[in-house]
Amino acid sequence: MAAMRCMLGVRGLLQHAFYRNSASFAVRNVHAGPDKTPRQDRQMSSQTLDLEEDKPQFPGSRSEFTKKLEFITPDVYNGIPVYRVLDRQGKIIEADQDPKLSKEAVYDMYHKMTLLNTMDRILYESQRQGRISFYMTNYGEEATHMGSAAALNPGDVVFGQYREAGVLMYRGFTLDQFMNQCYGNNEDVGRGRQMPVHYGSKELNFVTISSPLGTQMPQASGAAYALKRSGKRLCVICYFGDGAASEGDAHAAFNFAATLECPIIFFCRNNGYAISTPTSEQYRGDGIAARGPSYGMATLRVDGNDAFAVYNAVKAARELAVNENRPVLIEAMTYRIGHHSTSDDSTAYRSVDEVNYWDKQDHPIGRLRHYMVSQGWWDMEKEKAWMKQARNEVMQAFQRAEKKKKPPPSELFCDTYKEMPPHLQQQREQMRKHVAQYPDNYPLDNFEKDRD
Ligand SMILES: Cc1ncc(C[n+]2csc(CCOP(=O)(O)OP(=O)(O)O)c2C)c(N)n1
Repeated sequence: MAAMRCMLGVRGLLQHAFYRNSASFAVRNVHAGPDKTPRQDRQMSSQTLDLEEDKPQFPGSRSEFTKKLEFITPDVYNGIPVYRVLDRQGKIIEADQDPKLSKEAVYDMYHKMTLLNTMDRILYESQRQGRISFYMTNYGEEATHMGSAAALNPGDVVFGQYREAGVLMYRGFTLDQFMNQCYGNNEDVGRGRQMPVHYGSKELNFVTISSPLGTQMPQASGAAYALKRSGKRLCVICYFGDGAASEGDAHAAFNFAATLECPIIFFCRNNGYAISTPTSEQYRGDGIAARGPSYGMATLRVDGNDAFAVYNAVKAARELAVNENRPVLIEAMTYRIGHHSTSDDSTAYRSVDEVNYWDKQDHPIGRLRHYMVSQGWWDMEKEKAWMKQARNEVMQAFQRAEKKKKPPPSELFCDTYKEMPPHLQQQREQMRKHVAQYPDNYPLDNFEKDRD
């Protein structure tokens, strides 16, 4: 029976090939002219058959035949260019690319970029002192956050990796909310269950961050598909690093988004490193941008230290995504100035000079400040006053968060499922009894009391 099915299968294939050949023969006959016999035609056509006229019929690609055996090598073209609006001195390079943002809008961006930087410094130090368990700074990537967030609609849904705190800040996540999460205190909406910097906000359409790299990417494609079906004219933006782009999930996300025509912006922060792995060990192609066209995605590479270029890029990408239901890939070139996290010492794998270059000569905050000064909107006095105010605001939120108690320990068992199943209720009771029996062995004063 199996052999029979197999033979039928082969016969079907042969028949298919025959019909396709006779169809293309008929097409060639037209070129051969009406006064020839079919036999002559066949001979003629095999003699004069021109590859240029013979179009491939394969369903899997759109291309021409070629007579040359030529491999496509990655160096056939120069790298995809980096789109820029501001030069390093904060001057607009081409007037027609100026996004012409109002003074208030630019101030808002600058205000939040510097506030994020101040918060990073204080929380980094607080981790060094053991006051919080972990932290990740955003140094050098502030323009990728604020430039992109400013170009979105507040209803657009954000999926992040873990180094996009600025997007949340731009949307209105308060310093208290950042601190509450890092301290895992009773006012953390995540109930202290995740490591610091794993923020999330339903109100601000920012999906809660999780540690496993790349998992947010296919989820983001799915959310974009749902948004398309809802007809809301909103899109998803999905942030990820150059390292995360090597995960299998990145492939799934790109391909689903392209084939299912999802309104999504894939925003890669290419900061040169994935912990200690430099990009030269991460990939050998032309960065992440070069992968976009191969998935059928509109793609742009942008200077991630240029807030205006990032803003323009995301604004245009959003229009494509929402108006045409297309995924768009943006690769923002930047540099991770800080250590990967508080568990990392990056001097073990890169030079201090390299870091200093980006910190001192090509910093996104410095570039936007130059622009504001050149417009007469900013000066040293304003800078000093604002830095003092920013520091005070952060320190006050920090002190408030530190004083708050942690959630009741029994909450550990909640939300594993929507309803708590009997076996978890039993475990919770066991824990309560155990803690009641050995109260001196646990830091109970730091926790709220059980509610029930
Ligand atoms: C699936 C998975 N593998 C490995 C890790 C460990 N890990 C955490 S961050 C990181 C590097 C990611 O680098 P990149 O995506 O470039 O982002 P960046 O930290 O530079 O912002 C790795 C390997 C992880 N969290 N999840």
